[in-house]
Parts: sequence; C-alpha cells; structure tokens
Amino acid sequence: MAKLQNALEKKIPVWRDEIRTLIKEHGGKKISDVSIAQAYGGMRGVKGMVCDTSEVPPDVGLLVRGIPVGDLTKKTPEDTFYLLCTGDLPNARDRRALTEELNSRAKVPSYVWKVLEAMPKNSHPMCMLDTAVLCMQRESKFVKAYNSGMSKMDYWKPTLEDSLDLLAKLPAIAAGIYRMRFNKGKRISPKKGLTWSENFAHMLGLNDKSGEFADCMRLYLVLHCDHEGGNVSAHTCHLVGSALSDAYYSVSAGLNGLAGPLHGLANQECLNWILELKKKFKGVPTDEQLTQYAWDTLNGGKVIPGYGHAVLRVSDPRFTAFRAFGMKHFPDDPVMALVNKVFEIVPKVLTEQGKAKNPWPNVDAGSGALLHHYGMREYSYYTVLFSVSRAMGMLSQMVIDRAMGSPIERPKSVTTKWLMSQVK
Ligand code: CMX
Repeated sequence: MAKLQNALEKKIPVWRDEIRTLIKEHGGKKISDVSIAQAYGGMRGVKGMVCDTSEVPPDVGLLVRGIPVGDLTKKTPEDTFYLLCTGDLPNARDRRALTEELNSRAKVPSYVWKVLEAMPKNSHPMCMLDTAVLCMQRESKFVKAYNSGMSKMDYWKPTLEDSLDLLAKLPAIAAGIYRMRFNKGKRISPKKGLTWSENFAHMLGLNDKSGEFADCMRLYLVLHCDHEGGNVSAHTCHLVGSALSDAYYSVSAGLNGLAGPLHGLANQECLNWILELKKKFKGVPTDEQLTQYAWDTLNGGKVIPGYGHAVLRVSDPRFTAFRAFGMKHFPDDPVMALVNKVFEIVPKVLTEQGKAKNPWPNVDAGSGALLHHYGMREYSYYTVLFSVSRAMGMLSQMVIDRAMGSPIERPKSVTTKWLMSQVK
C-alpha cells in the first residue's frame, strides 16, 4: 500500500519515544493557568491539548508542520495531506501514489445517494454532507479491526484506511450534493488521471475551459486544510474520536461544528454581507457609506462576518493568499473590488468599536469572491468546500492521535457555586 503508510511506519515509533521521554522527564511542568474569565470565556488561550499537524501563532497565522501556509500556495491537497500526516512534503512519486490511492477508493456507495435523495429539497448542503459522511459509518475498517481484537499500537492503521476511504469519496459526494441540491443536472463521474482537486472541480461541472477554476479549487483545498487543534471542528472531531468512535462518526461531528455561522459558515455569511452591500449602494460604496453600513451591522447586534478571530491577531495569511489569487486573475471583478474596500474600512470600524480583539480579516473574508467570480453563486454551498478541505486536518489529527494512544478526553467542569467559594 501507500507510501504514506510506509512513511508513517517509520515516523511513529520516533514520535512515541519523544513523547514518552517528554512526559517521563517533564510531565509535571506547568504550561498554563486558568482564570475564572477563561472558564466562562470558551477556554480562550488555555493550553490544554496537543496538536502536531499545525499551529497558529497569533501574530503569524497558520503553519502546517512548521511551514507558513503562504509558502504552500503552489502545492496540491495531496502534498498537504501527506505533510499533515508525516511532517514532510512528498516527492513526486509519493504524491502520485497518494493520488492513485485516493482515485482507487473514490467510488461512493449507492445507498449514500439514496439517503441524500430522500432528504427534503431545501436541506442545507452542510446537513446533506454531514449526513452522507455519517451514513457511511458501516464502512469503517477501524470498527471491524477493533471488534476482531486489535492491539492499541495498531489503532492508527485502520484509522488511516478509514481516512483515505473517506477523503477519497468526499469530492464525489460534495460535487453530487452541489448538482442535486441546485438542479445542475446529473452527477458527473470522476475522470481517470486527474488529481483529487482536479477531479473535484471536474465533477462540480462549472464551465472551466482555461482550468483556472480547477486551480482555484486546488488553492482553496490547500488553504483550508487545518488550523491547529482547538477550533470547533477539529476539537469536536478529536473529542468524539477520543471515545474511539471511528473516523465517520468523528468527522461528521466535526463538520456539524464547522456548519455554525461563527465558524465555517462565515464564508457564506460574508459573501452575503458583501452582496447586500453591493445591492444597497449599486456598486462600490464610498468610504463613508461603507463605514455606516458596518456600524449598522454592529449596532444591530450582529458580527461582521469574515473579520475577527479567536486566536489570530493579524490579517489571516489565507485571506492574503486568496486576495492575491483574485488580484492576479481578475483584478477588475466588482466583488473583488468590494472585498478590497471592506478590507480598507472594516478593521478601522472594529478598532474604533474596541470590542473585537482582532479587527483583521480571517480566511472567510475573501474566499467567496473567488467562487462567485467562477460562477458558483450558491453561497449556502461554500462551507461544503471548506469541509472537503478541513477533513484533511481532522483526519490527519485523528491518525496521529491514534498512533500516540491519546486517551479519552475528559476535562473537569466546575460549578458557579464552587467558583464563588474559591473567591470568598
Ligand atoms: N464583528 C463584530 N463583533 C465582533 C467581531 C466581528 N467580526 N469579532 C469579534 N467581535 C466581538 C465578539 O462578538 C465579542 O463581543 P461580546 O463581548 O459582546 O461577546 C467581542 O468582540 C470579543 O470577541 P473576541 O474575543 O475578539 O472574539 P472571539 O474569540 O470571542 O470570537 C469569532 C472569534 C471568530 C467567533 C469572532 O471574531 C466573530 O464572530 N467573527 C465573525 C464570524 C467569523 O468570521 N467567523 C469565522 C472565523 C474563522 C473560522 O472559524 O472559519
């Protein structure tokens, strides 16, 4: 099988040793304190979990295995998944082997389509995607191996199998949902010889003679791949997986979190906000008009989607990469012009308001403009694209968790009464 598995076979014993020694020699060292405000405040800043696939230094943004995401903009999702899992970028042969591995597992079981077809026509595409992932749970190789009595040391192997199976099927499922949900006609079969993202772009069926949309999808899938361990989707997937629930249960759970407007749904909300702006001012507004529009949103008790972040304190490098792509390929696009204008004004408004700790754009501030440009105007679909990519992060984290023998997660909660007793 895959070169990826061979690479992991070599790395895992080394990582296990490193961690064993670290805990043995320094296990008692404190790395975080928790205040009452943090206990009520979504545990922001509490260092209480480990994730080795990626990290997000607040003043830098995403590093995938130490590599700034801005340096990965020419890479493919296969490169990215291999990097997330092993810590190394693959050579050409290993990348090709992973593409072939994914292509060979891409067939979606026919019952998935029946389940999706039975759903109400106005189901949210994210609900359809999560349902499709969950209903494939019976395919789990981890469950079969677990039930037949596998050693804990080997948990990661069938988890990698499940991960490759699931990743391989996601583009066809996501593209099928797009075509079914938005009346685009019959599903399109994958083509031989294409990469994971090329096939996804192909199966979506948008007009793409130049191949530019496929390149946009490649970038989209690379940039959204992972964002360390504490974000809602990654953390949910980790938590569910820590009960030894398989990859299908865990990823479906993680995606349910991604579907929230404060997380992955912000990309749909953000384009909506921008298009409303365009409609209201019949094009690009003046600085004064946009400032007022942003204040109206804030005064209406709503957040400005695409701005702010729980961890980041600079412009998100993923936003920068999307913006650079848009400015290179379609600098005169009217929605791109709005994204730029919003980028000029909104940080000033959020700074003046003084509530958001980070007034800068996050990944969701610009991605929708690219999809809109290439004719994908169904913005309730955008989080599905995010999901196909983020599955790489969730699954690679899960493989590593299994390999390192991560225990069931069970932090201690306390009552308000107990907290009050502590400050008396
Ligand atoms: N617009 C308006 N208010 C904002 C804001 C924004 N974009 N970002 C933060 N704030 C507000 C918060 O709602 C909070 O207000 P209250 O004190 O009234 O509750 C205050 O500023 C402090 O929040 P924070 O500590 O800066 O941010 P949090 O860590 O609590 O939340 C996030 C982070 C992303 C949920 C928030 O910035 C937000 O709601 N942004 C808009 C939605 C969005 O773009 N989400 C996508 C994030 C990326 C992703 O996960 O995909």
